[in-house]
Amino acid sequence: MRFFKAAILAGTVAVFAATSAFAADVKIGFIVKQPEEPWFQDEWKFADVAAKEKGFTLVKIGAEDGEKVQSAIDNLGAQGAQGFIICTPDVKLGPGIIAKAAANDLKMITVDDRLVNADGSPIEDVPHMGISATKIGEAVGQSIVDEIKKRGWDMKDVGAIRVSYDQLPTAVDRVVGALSVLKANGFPEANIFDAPQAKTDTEAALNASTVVLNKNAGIKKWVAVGLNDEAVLGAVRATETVGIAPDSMIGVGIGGADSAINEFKKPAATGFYGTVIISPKRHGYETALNMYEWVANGKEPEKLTLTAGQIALRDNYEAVRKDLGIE
Ligand code: FCA
Repeated sequence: MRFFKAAILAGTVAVFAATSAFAADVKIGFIVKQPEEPWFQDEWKFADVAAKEKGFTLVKIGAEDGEKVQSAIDNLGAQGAQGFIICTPDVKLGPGIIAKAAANDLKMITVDDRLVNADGSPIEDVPHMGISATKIGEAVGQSIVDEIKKRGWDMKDVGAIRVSYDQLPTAVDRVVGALSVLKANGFPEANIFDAPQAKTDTEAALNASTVVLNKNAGIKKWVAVGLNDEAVLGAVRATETVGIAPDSMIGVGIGGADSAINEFKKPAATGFYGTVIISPKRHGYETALNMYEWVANGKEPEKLTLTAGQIALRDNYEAVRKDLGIE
């Protein structure tokens, strides 16, 4: 009799589970490496829009290291999620993340930072949405070159801070793209200085850039590139600390979220001259929607989508944001 009761109970649960899978029971995780960074908050914001529109549950998780990624995925599995989107804190975790997702029977899409194999090659069978890193870097470089010319600077008197984070392929592509345009326009290679940041945030970039500025105190005009707005803001803050005037610095970032906007909103211009605005709407809304379509309708996303960016300065960033639909 006891067995009979249990069987009925189990049967009820099974029927409930089968029907609810077709209804509003889709649960999707969105894991990001740096939840405090405005770019990732914007991605979450737009993913929420997709969740509301389609009626699924979005579980937002910050995971700053490998251990947190592992427990986040287990957690999603235990909660009965069907898939997740992830920007990993370390692309080398790739094979481990894939194994964890499989063990929890979760579908996975990567965003921003593409997972790599043990040999450093990109993992191509996990659907990924990233930015067109080289092209966007080139847009950074072009806007710096244009402004150097406009200010009438002689390139041999100018230093370039390369805020670098070389363990991340998209970061390398971005700065290499920017510096290639500088060099093609006659910027001397010897005037480019590497400032390796320990983490992809403003503080780490400030520390790395300060070292470069102190070592090259004879150079009074500077430009800076990096993987995102935070990196370039770090270089800008460093120039301020060592007493370089805002009009002797041209920093151009990548992102266009609050880190950049807050800088543009300051009453006087700083050395943060511009940013290439990329789209958290595409990276947040679209990836979440793609995952929903995959889970609910079996429609697999494209393996690789690379999104574009648009240069914006202090006086036109609002129009550019409007144009990109990310006000
Ligand atoms: C990387 C960077 C972020 C953002 C994103 C598109 O993850 O760390 O700041 O630029 O790519």
